[in-house]
Amino acid sequence: MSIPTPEKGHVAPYTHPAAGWGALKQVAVNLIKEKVAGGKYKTLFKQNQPDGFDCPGCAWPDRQHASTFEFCENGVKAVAAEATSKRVTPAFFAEHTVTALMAQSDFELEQHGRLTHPMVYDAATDKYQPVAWQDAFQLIARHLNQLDDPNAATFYTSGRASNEAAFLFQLFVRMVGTNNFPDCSNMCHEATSRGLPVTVGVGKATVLLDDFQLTDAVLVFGQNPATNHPRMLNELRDCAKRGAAIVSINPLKERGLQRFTSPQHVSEMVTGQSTKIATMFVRPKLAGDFALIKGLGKRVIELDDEAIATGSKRVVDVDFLAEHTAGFEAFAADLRAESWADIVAESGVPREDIDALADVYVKSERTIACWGMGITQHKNSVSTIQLLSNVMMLRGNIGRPGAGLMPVRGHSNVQGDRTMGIEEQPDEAFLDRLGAAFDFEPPRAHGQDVVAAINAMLAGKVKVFIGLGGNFSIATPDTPRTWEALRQCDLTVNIATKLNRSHLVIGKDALLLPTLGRTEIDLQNGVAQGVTVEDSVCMVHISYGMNKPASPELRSETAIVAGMAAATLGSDKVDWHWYAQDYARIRDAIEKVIPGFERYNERVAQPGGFHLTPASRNRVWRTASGKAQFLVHAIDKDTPIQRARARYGDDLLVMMTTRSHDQYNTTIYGLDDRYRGVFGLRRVVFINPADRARLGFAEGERVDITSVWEDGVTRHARDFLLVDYDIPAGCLGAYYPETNPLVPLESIGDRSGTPTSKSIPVLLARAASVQTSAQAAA
Ligand SMILES: Nc1nc2c(c(=O)[nH]1)N[C@H]1C(S)=C(S)[C@@H](COP(=O)(O)OP(=O)(O)OC[C@H]3O[C@@H](n4cnc5c(=O)[nH]c(N)nc54)[C@H](O)[C@@H]3O)O[C@H]1N2
Ligand SMILES: Nc1nc2c(c(=O)[nH]1)N[C@H]1C(S)=C(S)[C@@H](COP(=O)(O)OP(=O)(O)OC[C@H]3O[C@@H](n4cnc5c(=O)[nH]c(N)nc54)[C@H](O)[C@@H]3O)O[C@H]1N2
Ligand SMILES: [Mo]
Repeated sequence: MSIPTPEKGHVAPYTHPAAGWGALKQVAVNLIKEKVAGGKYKTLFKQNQPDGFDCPGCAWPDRQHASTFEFCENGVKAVAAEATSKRVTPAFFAEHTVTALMAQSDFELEQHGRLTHPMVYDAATDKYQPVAWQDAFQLIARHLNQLDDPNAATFYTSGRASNEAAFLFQLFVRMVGTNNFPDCSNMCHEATSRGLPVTVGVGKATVLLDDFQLTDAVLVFGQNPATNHPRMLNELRDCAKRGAAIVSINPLKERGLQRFTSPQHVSEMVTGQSTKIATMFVRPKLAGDFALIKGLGKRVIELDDEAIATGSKRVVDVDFLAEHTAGFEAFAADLRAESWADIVAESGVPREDIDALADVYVKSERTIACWGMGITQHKNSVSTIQLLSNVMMLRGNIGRPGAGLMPVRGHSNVQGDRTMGIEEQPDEAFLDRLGAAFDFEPPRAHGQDVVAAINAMLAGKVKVFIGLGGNFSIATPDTPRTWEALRQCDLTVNIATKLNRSHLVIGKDALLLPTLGRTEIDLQNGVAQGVTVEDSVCMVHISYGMNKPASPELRSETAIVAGMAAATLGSDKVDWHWYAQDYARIRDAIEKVIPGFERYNERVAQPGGFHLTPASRNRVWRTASGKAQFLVHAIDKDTPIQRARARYGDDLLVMMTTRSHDQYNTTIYGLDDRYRGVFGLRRVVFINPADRARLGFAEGERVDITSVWEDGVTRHARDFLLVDYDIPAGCLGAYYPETNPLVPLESIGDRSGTPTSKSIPVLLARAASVQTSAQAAA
């Protein structure tokens, strides 16, 4: 299995501040590349405005009542990619077989433009052919209705679907009779969603953007905001200007956390000024955060014990602990007993750095902890996040102005989709209300997450795959096995805006259903519809598309869901089309089922929308004990990585898979990773130069990567360029999705099920292609 990439690039360090003119130039480059037509430029200025659309770029919140346009390179790329004037028409499909398209790179597939017609796969010609919408829906209905067991179908959601589409989708699926809802969250912030409810009761952020204006310290764990959440840098810039401490906890010193020139501030752009962002870089080895945070907690307890001994001001928040928490004594005792040697060895962070981090933390009256994929995609992620919330609780940093927890979500409505019930483990109360509102008995058995869905396909237990957006075939781990799984399906359906790999890795029957993007006008019955989304700080707001649809054939996601549901289930019980004709009706239904959405239509009509305030923000703890709960977790000393190291010694390296600057998940916009100094290349591996020399490789050599697992399966990713990089010893970095074949399906987070994409034990060898040519020469 190999996916080609056109690669003619070079590596050169990037020395400019993040954003600034470099980012502005990219705006022009992207608008030209996508041939965005003149009238559509103005769309860019309606991004995240009260009367505009929610940016499909990321889930970072908007400055409230934003009246000025917030410039963001990521947002521009996302909008330009949707507003492109290039089209993938029936004529395109008539010219290309699926096999021929498989030979194109993900970058090339993305470049073809927007899908225009519903298409059905014809095995005889190996081509997609146009199909009428109604016939497409009938094909889906036929497959679903002939299943012996509704659990033989699985329904994927990527995080761009609106609340309305997601709610209708989950209702359809539960009426079909299953809770099989694999979704992109399973690969993303699942550890947050599973971890936080146990400690603080809600798996969501406790802060609002305003809290950044009050905070004394922001701890940024495992995030690369310059690339993935550029608007976050504006917030960090203002914090830095006020003198708040900003600590980056990351194996890499990401450029955007070093210096930033704000495109919002003309004077900075003109004079070339930039702001220093991070006051400190703490650099754990991959997956070392758990031990690091344990060290931070231990140091806080040590300092508190000293304070007790000397009769000075306590370091922990005694009142908060007494009134709001349970389990503190056992937690503190465990920290006292933990060995510093283990903490330092397992975190990879020197003791002085842990003390310095603790110093920042205890001096800060109000601390915000942010985290991203560097924290969530490991085996121990749930424990790490629970521990982080516990260490924040030590100083009462939850439910207080300027302080709190901030998981930074990825997809622009990934959080809302969960709120709407895209959840394979729904709670009983939700199912009761859903059943009562729509007069049916929802399935109670828990369903499949992403990895379980792939395993079920491999076992022949799932025969129908329906994807509401996303790129399931390559966002997921263990690519060859996932492809085998999808190809065993009787039917695969993808609802999408643009062509991607998942439209080519298909079942015996396959449908490709083109949909409106969020930037496009969504007319139902002649009335423009708004859709609602929930951002990373739980603000719910409405979004209206502005652009003319890419093709008159496109249907909204909501309309497509209604079409599938009506064809499959009929419209006696639920009048699906009636809902899809006016989304306000769906919002009324949501209001009946989901707490917090009272007067939904009315409140979402307010500029800026409304806050779905999580109980934890008000210090109400929806946990088993009714208190904010401390937990005791030990440092795990028997992990697959440790076992692999025992076997291979220092030859074993641990690899993270991460995003380049020019990609949006599996969508490859371009081949540069500007801030990391990589241009025109994607098959690169960042390596510590000392490791490279020790392993006997020359700079710029090409290598094959093999991952180490305990199931006897050999997993390779071949032909990567070694790039010397400032990365901790023993660690490697490479891009996703090229490296997903290396992640075993079985390598998942404890209690989260998330593929461990940021800690893969691997070995390097000189590239087979190089060896063969060398051998041939010899
Ligand atoms: N332009 C753009 N924007 C995006 C996306 C995109 O692909 N492109 N994707 C969206 C999505 S869905 C998501 S989830 C977010 C992702 O946004 P991020 O959470 O920033 O995700 P990544 O780029 O995968 O990696 C984040 C960082 O984790 C660090 N890291 C890796 N391993 C570890 C570790 O063990 N410990 C610590 N402390 N750090 C570690 C890496 O060095 C990197 O800086 O962005 C969203 N926004
Ligand atoms: N190795 C490794 N694997 C990872 C990660 C990692 O860091 N490393 N990150 C994981 C994370 S955090 C995530 S979130 C997942 C992402 O997994 P997905 O969400 O499945 O992947 P995307 O690449 O975001 O999906 C892109 C496709 O969505 C479609 N699309 C875009 N906009 C719309 C829309 O408005 N509606 C519809 N219906 N379709 C649309 C387009 O066809 C586009 O090709 O990947 C995960 N996989
Ligand atoms: Mo994500």
